[in-house]
Amino acid sequence: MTESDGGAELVSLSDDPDCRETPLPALDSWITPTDRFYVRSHFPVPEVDRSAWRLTLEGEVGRRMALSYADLISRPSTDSVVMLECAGNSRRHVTPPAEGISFSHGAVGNARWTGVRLADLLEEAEVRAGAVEVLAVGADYGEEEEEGAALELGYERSLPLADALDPGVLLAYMMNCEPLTPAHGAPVRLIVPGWFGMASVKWLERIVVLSKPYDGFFQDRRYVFIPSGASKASWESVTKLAVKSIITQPRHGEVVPPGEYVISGKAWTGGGEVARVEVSCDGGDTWADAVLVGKSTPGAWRIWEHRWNASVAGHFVIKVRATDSAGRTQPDPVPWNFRGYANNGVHAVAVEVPRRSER
Ligand SMILES: Nc1nc2c(c(=O)[nH]1)N[C@H]1C(S)=C(S)[C@@H](COP(=O)(O)O)O[C@H]1N2
Ligand SMILES: [Mo]
Repeated sequence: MTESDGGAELVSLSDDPDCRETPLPALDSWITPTDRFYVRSHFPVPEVDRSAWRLTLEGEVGRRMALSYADLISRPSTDSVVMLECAGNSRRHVTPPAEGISFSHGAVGNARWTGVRLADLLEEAEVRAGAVEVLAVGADYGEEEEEGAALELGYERSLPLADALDPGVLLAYMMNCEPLTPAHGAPVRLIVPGWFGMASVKWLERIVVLSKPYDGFFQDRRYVFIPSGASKASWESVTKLAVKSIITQPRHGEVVPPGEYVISGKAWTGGGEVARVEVSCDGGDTWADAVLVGKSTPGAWRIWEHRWNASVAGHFVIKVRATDSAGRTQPDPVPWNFRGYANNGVHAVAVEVPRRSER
């Protein structure tokens, strides 16, 4: 069984395209192992032969480039821990219901990526004055529906030039110290820290520097916020991650042993760093500060913990909310949009604490 078939720990939401998420209790480590890392693809996995693969850099550049895999991996590499969250994560919990793959909270993960800085390649290619965006084109393609008609298209998205030049943006060829797997974009994908997952184009084949803003299906028809009744002119793009937190322990419905119990989870933001995580064990009436574990790593998620003295038997709702250094806090309730993107509503789990048994 190859990884792209496998990941016994993942829950499948769709076979074609391949969409799988991680059950929250399996997100128990800082680094998410590759076989537990969610998958979100729009089309079948393209067959890319690594030895024949070329990455072209074209458009508004002084030097057009075509790199082989060997060329790419012979360049200076960078290694960083970056989380990805699908913009459709937590869509299942949007009310009223939203359109799209019904992810619960597990379309998120944190991995170590090794690759070459996009900024370095753009510098070598001599980006011309007047360039405004950088388009990343994947090798995958297939059908999508628009206003009832079928469209044949590939997966491609652009970044504003300034974001493409961010030193954190990688052309990654390794995930968790192993070559990328087919499901995660082999042989080479983009990793864009701080943005929702759709920006991290898999199966990368072409980079095109543009003198005009790009418009395309996955840029202005998908991954846009559409409030009820909004006209197309007012749709806004989904870009950077929202501030968000999840409880990975206990799971919803767990019977928690009486006594001291460590509640824990992850928190992240696309705006600065996680500044504060608060936990409520009484359904939101009172809140206490959780402990942020380890150091803050830009682009990665942060583990948080809270010691709860579960001394009273009963049924309890545990909630978590994060605040970032930009002063943003998770909204409650969350504003609705048609495709349920970027749902960062407060995560809650209900647990039962039984009476202490006689020894
Ligand atoms: N070429 C290509 N890149 C893609 C996609 C895709 O369908 N095709 N899906 C995007 C979306 S929506 C997300 S959330 C991430 C998921 O990355 P993963 O499958 O490695 O978790 O890849 C992004 N890159
Ligand atoms: Mo996504």
